[in-house]
Amino acid sequence: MDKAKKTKLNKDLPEQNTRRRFLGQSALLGLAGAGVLAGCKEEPAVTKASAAASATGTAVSKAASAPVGHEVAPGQLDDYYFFSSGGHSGEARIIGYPSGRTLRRIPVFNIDPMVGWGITNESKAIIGTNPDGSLKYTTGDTHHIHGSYKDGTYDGRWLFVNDKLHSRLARIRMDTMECDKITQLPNVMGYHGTFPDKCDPVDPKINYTTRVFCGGEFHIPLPNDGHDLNDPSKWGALFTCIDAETMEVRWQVRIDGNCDLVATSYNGKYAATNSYNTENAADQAGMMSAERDACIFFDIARIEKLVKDGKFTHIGTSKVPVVDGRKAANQDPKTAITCYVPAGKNPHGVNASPDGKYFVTSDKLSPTATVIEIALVEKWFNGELKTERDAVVAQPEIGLGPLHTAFDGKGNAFTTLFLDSQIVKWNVDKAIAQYKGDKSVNPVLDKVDVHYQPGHGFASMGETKEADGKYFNSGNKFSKDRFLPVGPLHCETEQMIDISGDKMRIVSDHTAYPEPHDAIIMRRDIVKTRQIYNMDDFPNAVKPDNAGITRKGNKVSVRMMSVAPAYSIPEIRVKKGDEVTITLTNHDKVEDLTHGCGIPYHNINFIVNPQETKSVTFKADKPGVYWIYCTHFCHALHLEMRSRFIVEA
Ligand code: RUQ
Ligand code: CUA
Ligand code: CA
Repeated sequence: MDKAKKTKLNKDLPEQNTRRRFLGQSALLGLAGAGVLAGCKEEPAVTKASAAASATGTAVSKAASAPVGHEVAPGQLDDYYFFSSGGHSGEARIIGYPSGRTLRRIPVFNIDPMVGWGITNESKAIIGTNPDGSLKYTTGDTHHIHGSYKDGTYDGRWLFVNDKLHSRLARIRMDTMECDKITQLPNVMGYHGTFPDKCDPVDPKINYTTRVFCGGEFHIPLPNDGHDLNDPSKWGALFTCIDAETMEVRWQVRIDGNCDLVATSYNGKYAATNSYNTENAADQAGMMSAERDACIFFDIARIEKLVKDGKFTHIGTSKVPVVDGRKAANQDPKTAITCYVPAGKNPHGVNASPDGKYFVTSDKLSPTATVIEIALVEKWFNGELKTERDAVVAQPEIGLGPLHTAFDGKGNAFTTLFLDSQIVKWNVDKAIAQYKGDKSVNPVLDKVDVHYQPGHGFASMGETKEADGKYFNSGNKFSKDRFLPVGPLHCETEQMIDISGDKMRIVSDHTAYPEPHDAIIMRRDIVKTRQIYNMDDFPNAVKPDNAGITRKGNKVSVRMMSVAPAYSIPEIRVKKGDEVTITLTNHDKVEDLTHGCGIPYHNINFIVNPQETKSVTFKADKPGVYWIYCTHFCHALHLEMRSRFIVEA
């Protein structure tokens, strides 16, 4: 046992450039021919990928010229990716749109035994561990997911998603659709809204996302270390900026009131958050006592100048610079870093219009949306506008319980009405004309019932300057009678609405496992994923010359490879009490050929995709024989793909 035992990959295994050809050459010819492995790919992986890419291009241009069709026939690809948060499941999700077919779940703040998220050493390091190696948190609550931008539209590089529960921001790399970083926000509780910037505030050449802004919702003692427990008047909330590239916290702003959702301007100069608790109250009645609340604008360049000039403090043990954005410290607009624009009562969402001109808050407890012109906010910051309220250019009455607003890129806005259970379509220019005094215009163009009680609403490409006005998705919080009953827990409804015509038209209901909040609908040509990993991206990749079993004291390292239908080590022997690390590299190069690794009674379960490496570390404390087996159907001999794990007493 002490000497290294090297095991060569089985030389009999044929070269595998396709799964079908491999099966054709394997021992069980008949099974392959009988189509046992449905979905086998004919073409070599590389050709397949480029073929798919060009097919994508063709189909998208076709879809652009044809009227909006909603059916996606078997074998046809969707026109859009729908990236959704998963609420208290702690995950993110990918859905094909308009079909509504679930394509993938992306575990982020949760544990997922299918892929091994929260089980492998690599994923644990991303999620964050305690000194004993256990996960710091195993729960999360994702609400808002947004893509990185370039030139005012998605660049297909990253998705960012928040965890409201433990105040963390996660980044998902879009080439593999996996979370690669998670950052904990200091001195914040209930981190809710999140939005990437679209451009640098000073350098127009940096016309892509380099910052992510995060809104802290709950007031807490600062620092929250046991002091000021009984004096809520001393509690506060912070607005946070995270570096998109390094995922480090850049700075925070102490504000009056709280943050909720976040939006960013197309010119990079401003971020904004709606504030429903401008009262700084610690109870519900208090949070609803003011007739108006606010939308708080942040001047990013000025904040970063303060930080650069050292005009900041620290809170508690955190090293993050905190600047003062409270009203008292920002009396002079010309030096202010924050502008508190009065909005309706307890506003919920804040959304930027695709023409770059307006921010719209949906005023939950008033029947209105508040339209704020960004050029006027800029005037205020230049000392050229009398009051903050003068930046409001419209406040149309749209219905009861407005929560979120989306845009079609043609000057129309679509707001979810939670209490009315409706979506209202209204015209921004008409709302502005009405606000100016033209009594003859009615900005409300159409209303449609949804089923039931919509929360988030978002349109295809609606949060980019390429908003295309095809689909609006109503994320409904209740589904009651819309689907077969499945017990007391109901799923939620994603209702797809065709907004290409004058009248909105509901075209389908999709189910959603609770509970998605926000999502984005992204054109498929923007998304470029890889189908196979690059083995060299994994520093711990197992190759024939470093494979085998080695021991150092009671630490045993098992370096193993998988090639369908076998692991490279048929028998692994350890002693009771050993700490075992299994590193597994999948040497299959065939698209879609994933292997799994389950170890009975050891709580280990994970997969390795083609050319991927993962590792797990655990204690072997129960003498006996344990069959390590492949959990992911990979081959006609999938059931036989096993290795004996023997723990000696
Ligand atoms: S919230 S239903 Cu978490 Cu986005 Cu508005
Ligand atoms: Cu390898 Cu199933
Ligand atoms: Ca309020």
